[in-house]
Amino acid sequence: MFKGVLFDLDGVITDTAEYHYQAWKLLAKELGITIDRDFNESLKGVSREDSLKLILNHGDQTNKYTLEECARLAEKKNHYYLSTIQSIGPKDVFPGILALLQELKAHQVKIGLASASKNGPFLLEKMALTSFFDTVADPAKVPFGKPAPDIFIAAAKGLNIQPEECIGIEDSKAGIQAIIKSRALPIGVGTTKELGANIPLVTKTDQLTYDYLHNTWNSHHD
Ligand code: UVW
Ligand code: MG
Repeated sequence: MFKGVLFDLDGVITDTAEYHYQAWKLLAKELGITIDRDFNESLKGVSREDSLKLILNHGDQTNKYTLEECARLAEKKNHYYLSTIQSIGPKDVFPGILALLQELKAHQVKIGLASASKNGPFLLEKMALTSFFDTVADPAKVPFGKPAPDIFIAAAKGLNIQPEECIGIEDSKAGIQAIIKSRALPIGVGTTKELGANIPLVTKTDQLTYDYLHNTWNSHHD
């Protein structure tokens, strides 16, 4: 049986994926670059710094800015993003997530956060979810971001268990790849168009019940 669940935050626990998109769209517009929702799929789960690089590439501005200027642009995006997440609270937790966290606790399953966002701990506090998490992996301390497996490996380590003993839950392609490489069992939140047809998927977070996780785990470990 699985001993831990490693959660992505943006787009799995709450709808910050949308706020990230709006903040990037605003910054990109200032740089003369247009991004749409399709392109945004490639930013999901990707660190702030790497997202900026992808946007500059997308606008044929790959080497236009110095490292220092890039750092300032990334900070500006974070400023836009932070101004929209201040009012997030328990009401914004996606359907079924609080119930799942409670069920996992009741079954003594350990819970970790494996988010690329440096704002993860702030958001957990805002949503009153901090006490459920046995570990929050620090994205600033892992060598490589998603799709590398590092953040999921770090989260499993923070729980004192192996990634192979964990389920990872993600809404991004980069995140699913990271989970697979870590050797945890992935569950995707999204469509086959977004995440592929070869992994277990739910379209809505309220399908993420303990029973669903349990059955999914058993069907992959017989
Ligand atoms: C990501 O880049 C995913 O998050 P943040 O900008 O909140 O660190
Ligand atoms: Mg996500």
